[in-house]
Order: sequence, then structure tokens, then C-alpha cells
Amino acid sequence: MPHHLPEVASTFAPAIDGHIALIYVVCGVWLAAAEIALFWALFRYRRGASPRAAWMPADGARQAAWVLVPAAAVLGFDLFIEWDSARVWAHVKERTPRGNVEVRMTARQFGFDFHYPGPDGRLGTTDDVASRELRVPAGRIVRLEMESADVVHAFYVPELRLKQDIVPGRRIAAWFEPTRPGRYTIACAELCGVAHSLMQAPLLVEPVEAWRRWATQTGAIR
Ligand SMILES: [Cu+2]
Repeated sequence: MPHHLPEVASTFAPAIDGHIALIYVVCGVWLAAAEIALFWALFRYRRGASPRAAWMPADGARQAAWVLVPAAAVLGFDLFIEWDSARVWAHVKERTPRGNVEVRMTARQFGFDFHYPGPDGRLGTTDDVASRELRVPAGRIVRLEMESADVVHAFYVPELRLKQDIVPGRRIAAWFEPTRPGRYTIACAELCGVAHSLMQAPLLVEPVEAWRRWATQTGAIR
């Protein structure tokens, strides 16, 4: 895994890192090949080592192949990256699984509020339990229902490799399965006003038992 990326704390993070690595490798190989060819040509055809340049027509299939074959190869690699990207995207964004824990999150200038279903087990009812931090159990699927109270915000936790815009007037679902207990920072990743850079909330990932104790004590879940 590329070591310059933040620590990995969700089940789909390795797939996203793998996709980034694939882009590095494909682009890196082409960059190296192009630079090697360039410097080879500079050296091979340096002044004094080769005959004088002369104009020649280049309208045959053989000459066109010099352009068309590399272009087709680049297109092929591009489609391969697209295919891998679509695969990862579908896993992270399109197939939202049912959550073991469901939380409603409201973004507003300049913070995030969280609501747990409460004793009746249903979101959007009067017994919902409010929280200023997102507390979730490790190894369980968390499903977020996200809303904005004012402008466009974005939920972003680099360690989860999860970023999702939150658009006023829409309820947008996102999911993740945290793998590693710890304290992380939820940041807003959409310029949303003067205090945008201060818009944060804590994400606390706890071992299942510790989380369950908190959840039953506060009545956050049934
Ligand atoms: Cu914001």
C-alpha cells in the first residue's frame, strides 16, 4: 500500500488505495517509457553522430502506425483504469448495504449533529438520541443518512477513504465498516462559508462491547 496515504481504517479503503496504486503504476510505466525514448533519441541523433535531417513524406500506414499504435495502447490502459474505477465505485457508492448501526447526520454551518434511533429503533421519531460525536463499533456496518440544514457540505474522513457531498433538500446515504478502533476527525470537504476550515466532528470507533455499553447507557439504540 502506498505509505504516503493516511492509515487504513475501513473495509473498502484497501480497494481505493489499490486503485490509486494502479494509476501510479500505469502512468509511471508510460512516463518512464516516454522519457527513456526521448533521451535515447536525443543521444542517438545528436549532432555529429547522424546524417543531416531530411524531409520525407509520412502518409503511409507504416508511418501512421507510429501514432495509432501508442494511441490505441493508451486508450486500452485508460479503459482498464476506468473498469477498475467503476468496480470500486460500485462497491463503495452504489451498493449501500443495510447497516448494523444507522445514524442520521445533519450538517450545518459549521458543525455536524448526529442522531441515533433511540429505544424504538427508528430514525426520525421523537425518542431519537442526539450526539455531538459519531460513535460506532469496529467491525460493524454503519449506515449514515445525511442531510444539510443550509448549504452544500461534504463528509470526509481520510482514514475511511470516504467522502460524500451533502446537498440541501436531499437525504443522501453512505456506509462504511470501520476496522480499527481509534479517534478520527470528520472534516467538511466543501467550502461552505467563513468557518469552513473549523467545521469538524470527532469519529470514535470503539470495540463492539465498549460501544454497546455506551449505546445502551445513553439509549442511543434499542
Ligand atoms: Cu461545511
